[in-house]
Amino acid sequence: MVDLRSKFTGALIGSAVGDALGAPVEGWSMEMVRSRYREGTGWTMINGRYTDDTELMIGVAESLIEHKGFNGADMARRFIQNYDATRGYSPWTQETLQRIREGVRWDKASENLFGGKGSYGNGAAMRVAPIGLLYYDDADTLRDVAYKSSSITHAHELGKEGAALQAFSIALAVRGEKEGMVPELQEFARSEVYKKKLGKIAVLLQKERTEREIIAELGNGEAAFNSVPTALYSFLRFDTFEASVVYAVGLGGDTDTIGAMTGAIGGAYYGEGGIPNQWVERLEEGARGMSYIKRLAEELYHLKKSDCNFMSAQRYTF
Ligand code: F2R
Ligand code: MG
Ligand code: MG
Repeated sequence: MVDLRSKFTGALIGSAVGDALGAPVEGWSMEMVRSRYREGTGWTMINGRYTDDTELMIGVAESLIEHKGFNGADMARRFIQNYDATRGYSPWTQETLQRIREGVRWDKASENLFGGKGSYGNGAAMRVAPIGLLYYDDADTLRDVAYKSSSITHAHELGKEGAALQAFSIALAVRGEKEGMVPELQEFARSEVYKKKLGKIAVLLQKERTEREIIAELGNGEAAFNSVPTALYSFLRFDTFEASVVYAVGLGGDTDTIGAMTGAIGGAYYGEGGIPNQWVERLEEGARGMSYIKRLAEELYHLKKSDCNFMSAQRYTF
């Protein structure tokens, strides 16, 4: 039995670990990733440095903790305050944060991207773990907060829904619901795009598949619908955190992000103790490194424990 506190720390540390493992090989093909790491498990983390995925996740956690729930203006402000140009942000997210810095409202700045449709990139899903933890027992609020937090940078419905599905996968992992995860997510999903991908996951899990089949059916790219389902599949296919994350990164493509999302679900399910020690120890330290991320997870846990009544009455502010 994995305790709740360990699931909270496991999700945030697991996300950072997946990000750091995938970061040096982001954008590489499956073959190139394997030649840099190795076949099978037992990977040595190259340098432990995390990217935009974790930096934004830290901003989400900090804001939820400070406001005991969602506050859009504050979350956007933290994204801007924490921003480090060397962490590999997409140009569109950089532009959106710049617009907010210049005074555009936090929920308006991302609307004009991609011809007014907004982004369906995975940038909102990759940072959503703290929301999956804080609202793991309240699917409606989880969806609502995942959507609102996404809209800071990702206005497209499929970008927001990807974030909500990733958050709900983490919530189900916290609850220990691995077997029933796909049907629960199918019920939770709204768009045909995600319903179809979830149906494919159920079929793909029925027998051994090659990596090429998985990439062809689920994707390994930057669109939320080509990476959120892949992370979920990577988690469901294996019985350990290590095997899932090595598989996810080993698919190539958006390796840091698919690694981070797989690591968040796996960490929420297996707890911090399920993450290989040598990876946790190799994660970067410093002002916002491993110990700080762990502290944020513990604060989220205490908020969940102590403020349950307050949160269900208050929910969020704007
Ligand atoms: N930016 C990167 N990696 C690039 C190189 C990093 C390098 N290693 C370095 O250190 O410099 N990674 C990070 O960005 C991804 C998250 O992306 P986000 O924030 O969602 O970006 P964006 O631009 O909004 O969307 C990603 C792409 O999806 C397509 N797309 C999105 N919406 C679309 C729409 N409505 N219509 C058509 N296409 C759409 C575009 O191709 C976008 O560029 C993560 O991987 C993170 O790690
Ligand atoms: Mg990244
Ligand atoms: Mg990435």
